[in-house]
Amino acid sequence: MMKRERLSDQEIMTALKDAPGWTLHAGKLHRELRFPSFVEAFGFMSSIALVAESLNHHPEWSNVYGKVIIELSTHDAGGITAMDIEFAKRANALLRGGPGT
Ligand code: H2B
Repeated sequence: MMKRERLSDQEIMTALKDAPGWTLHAGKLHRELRFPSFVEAFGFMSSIALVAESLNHHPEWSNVYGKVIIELSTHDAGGITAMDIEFAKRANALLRGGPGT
């Protein structure tokens, strides 16, 4: 099981170099995505939902038509942990070559 210990801001900034598109915003990892349609946005969310279940790590997110906003933190730890970094990288892997930007 991956560690759920809080990372320092410095550790987070270093880790985010391997997770392009994600920023540190108000104590959470943040990314906004645009898809050409609601169906494509929701398809991405469905794929990510399976990742969330397999990691037992769940995003805070919202969706309006083709826009998806994702915020990541580890509630049990009260901050950002390696689980959030892993989640961000998995989301990026799913987006690679797909319709979302
Ligand atoms: N997701 C997130 N983002 N943070 C958590 O601390 C967390 C979670 N904890 N998913 C898990 C579920 C925990 O509540 C259960 C009991 O394993």
